[in-house]
Amino acid sequence: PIASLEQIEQTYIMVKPDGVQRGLVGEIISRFEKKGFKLTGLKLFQCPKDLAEEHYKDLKAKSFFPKLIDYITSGPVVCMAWEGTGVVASARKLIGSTDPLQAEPGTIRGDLAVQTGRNVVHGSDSPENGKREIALWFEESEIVQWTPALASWLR
Ligand code: 3AN
Repeated sequence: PIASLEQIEQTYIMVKPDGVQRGLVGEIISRFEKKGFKLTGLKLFQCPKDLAEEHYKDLKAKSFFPKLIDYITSGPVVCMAWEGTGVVASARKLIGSTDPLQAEPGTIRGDLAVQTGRNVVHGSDSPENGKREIALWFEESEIVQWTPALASWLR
């Protein structure tokens, strides 16, 4: 059955600069695509400092905050919006724990990273933050609403 509209969530996924530099963009996109979520936004983007600070504003008091901002603005990122039932929590599972050494094998961080400060990918931590972050990183015109042909399971 097709999920009701209220159950469909959005999440903001971002390949961080280390993921782009290491040539992992395709691999990371592929994991969400193969899982069966729907891509609604995608761009390569050089993040300005003020946007990075807004995105991570909840971490402002942390000692690593300046380093985190330097890292996220150090080179291009790949911004993505993904949609689907339960996509927020499921994407977090696909991504794995914040510390890649603790992340399970089979997860993106578990397979591809070793350092918390270079953990290759971001995923929103709640449906509310998914909406907030998509609005922050994308113009409205960059989000595409589309229905996959013959694939109602992609909801
Ligand atoms: P996640 O990205 O798994 O949601 P958060 O929200 O706790 O994790 O942290 C956001 C980002 O801040 C992480 N992705 C990581 O890049 C960075 N970060 C978190 N904890 C540390 C730390 N102890 N040292 C350096 N960077 C950190």
